[in-house]
Amino acid sequence: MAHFEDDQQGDSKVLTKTKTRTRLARPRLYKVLLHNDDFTPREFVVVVLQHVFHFTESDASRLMLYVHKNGVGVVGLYPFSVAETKVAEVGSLAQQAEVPLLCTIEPDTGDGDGGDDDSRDDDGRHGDDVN
Ligand code: TYC
Repeated sequence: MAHFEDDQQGDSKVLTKTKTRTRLARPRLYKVLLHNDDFTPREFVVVVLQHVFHFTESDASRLMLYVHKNGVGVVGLYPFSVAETKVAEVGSLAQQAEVPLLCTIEPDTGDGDGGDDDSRDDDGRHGDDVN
């Protein structure tokens, strides 16, 4: 915004300009993790992956087998509200089917290895975070 001022004699002008720059923070992303168990039928997991996460049948089968073998796997990366909704959908389908299928959320660290991140605080967030 421009602002003009006259000096005491009224013969010179000072222009001051204030610029406001708004930087949008990149939305924080959350990993949705699917956990293995010994009771949920494989076909049920495949159907859940297709319906809730929109995987094709072959990708869903591959992912189900990955989780079956490794114990846990990332099935999606979303903003918090979407991740939370997916977890609730899986929980609700599991409850209806009376299976213990577990789906959880964890903040994405961007390291891509799916492992534990030591730079995070105990609350699962980075120390310099403000939200
Ligand atoms: N381990 C289950 C079985 O052998 C299948 C399964 C896979 C369950 C992935 C959960 O997230 C899961 N029936």
